[in-house]
Amino acid sequence: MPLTVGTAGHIDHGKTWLVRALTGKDTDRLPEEQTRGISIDLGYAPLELPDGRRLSLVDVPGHERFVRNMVAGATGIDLFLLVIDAAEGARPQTHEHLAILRLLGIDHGVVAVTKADAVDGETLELALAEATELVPGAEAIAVSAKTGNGLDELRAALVRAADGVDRAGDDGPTRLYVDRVFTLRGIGTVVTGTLWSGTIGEGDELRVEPRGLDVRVRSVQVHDRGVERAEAGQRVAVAIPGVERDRIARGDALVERGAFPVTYRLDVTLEELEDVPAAVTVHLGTADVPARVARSDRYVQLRLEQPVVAAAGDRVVLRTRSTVGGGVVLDPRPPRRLDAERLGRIERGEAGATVYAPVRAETLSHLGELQGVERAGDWVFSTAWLDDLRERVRAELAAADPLDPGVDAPSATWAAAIVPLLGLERRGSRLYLPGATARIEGADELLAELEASGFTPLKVADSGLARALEQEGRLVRLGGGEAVSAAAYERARELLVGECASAGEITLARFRDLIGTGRRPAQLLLERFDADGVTRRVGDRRVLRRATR
Ligand SMILES: Nc1nc2c(ncn2[C@@H]2O[C@H](COP(=O)(O)OP(=O)(O)OP(=O)(O)O)[C@@H](O)[C@H]2O)c(=O)[nH]1
Ligand SMILES: [Mg+2]
Repeated sequence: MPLTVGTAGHIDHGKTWLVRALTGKDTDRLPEEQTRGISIDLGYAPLELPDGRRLSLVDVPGHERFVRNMVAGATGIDLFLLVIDAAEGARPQTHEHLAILRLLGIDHGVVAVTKADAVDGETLELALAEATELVPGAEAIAVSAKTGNGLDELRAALVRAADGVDRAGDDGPTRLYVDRVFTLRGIGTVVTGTLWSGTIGEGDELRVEPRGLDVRVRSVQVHDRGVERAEAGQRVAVAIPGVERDRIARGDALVERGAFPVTYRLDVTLEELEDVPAAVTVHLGTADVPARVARSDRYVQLRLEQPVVAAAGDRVVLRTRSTVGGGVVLDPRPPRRLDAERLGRIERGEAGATVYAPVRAETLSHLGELQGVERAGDWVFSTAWLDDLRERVRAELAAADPLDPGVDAPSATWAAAIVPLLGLERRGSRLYLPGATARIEGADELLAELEASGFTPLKVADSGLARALEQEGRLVRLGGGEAVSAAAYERARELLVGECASAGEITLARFRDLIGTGRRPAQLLLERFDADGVTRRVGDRRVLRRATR
């Protein structure tokens, strides 16, 4: 199982040096990072562990002004590597980063008490004891990035921590929150991120949300190596040519089309660290969006200024100038009014009662077995919704054009699974009552007249009527707005084919004699046979086309 480790810790405590000591890669690549000697944005490096496992390491900045980037880096990681300077001990961002990790549900990891070379033995012991007290569930290891002391112990502790990670929900639809976008010459736009669920491979048709951009994957890399298909949990670079780089940014998500809500509202359970004010920044995935907070009991509704891609069970972090709280998304597509009672039911696993319109079953799968819902294919929805849909379609059918008494079939992503439940007949892209035909005023009279008139065509004044009856196979239109009954056309065709079979050809005069009409009716019928591919003109005679013989 591919795992991602993220650093955490106060500014200057030695995260980037430790990453370099572990991986050989300097992740402070921006010129400003080099000159100021601090990390600003996220850095990435592959990390080989002694058991042969290959992890991805995300290095985050410690500066309080860049906590926003830290959250974007920490989202989607499986393990933390909390770094504490042995001389300084825990400082403000040590605590804030720890709180963010807890809010994101990342509880496996290791604490590295670093710069061990710079302190005496007693100070080091004290620092280790403090670290253990601060993060009781994690091993604390003394290391020095300068001398390399303790790095092997740290790697071994990371292996043990990785063994404890059990990541669920990987097999859902594809979702990757973009953390970087760049252009490569000859390749075009590339986005990177941690694949939260699903897989990504060449040729996949995905969508960048909330932008609504359809993209086609040209190639996929994991740590600079091309792969056929990247799996959930891996850090992935995805080439999506044909999309301008500036149309995508950190915070966007690359997803299976239609699989996730794109939403302006999130109903979440609240975990409060400080008083949560009415205006916060919501961090979800790599996105951060200003929002208003409506509150009821232990629940809040976050009303976002811009939409985000979300699913039930996602974690959010709420910040102002500091981290004030977080929560778990209970409903990513809630009604406008915050309803604590309804959210209580979702939390108690009675989520079925909250489903109305179709949602993909897997987006609710963490809520356990859903009771009292209808299912079709991957979709769950309520009986009430299906009844409403049925009623709506029946009403539309009742009001449909009598010349074509159908309605367009729904084109939503659920349509293929759910339309068959409506008990209607599908003809192309339209739906009809089973066996429905055009109920047309004047049809019966017209057909009776045509029947009586035999091979002699009649002029039909209502061309819409003629077209509708022809679609149903009840008459055949000829030139000049005239028509014959389908039966007469068929009999005439048999006579023609019979004559051609014995004589090899037919003239207009001979055909006229065969059907016993005047010259013009015979002419109109023959032209229609030509058009239908029955006959072919050769001078003033006709022969059968090969297919008819
Ligand atoms: N003596 C000693 N100094 C170290 C060690 N690791 C880091 N340092 C010093 O600490 C400074 C900061 O280290 P970084 O790794 O850049 O710190 P950081 O945690 O990445 O800082 P930000 O990313 O800005 O939060 C370095 O420039 C070194 O001078 C170590 O193991 N021993
Ligand atoms: Mg750094």
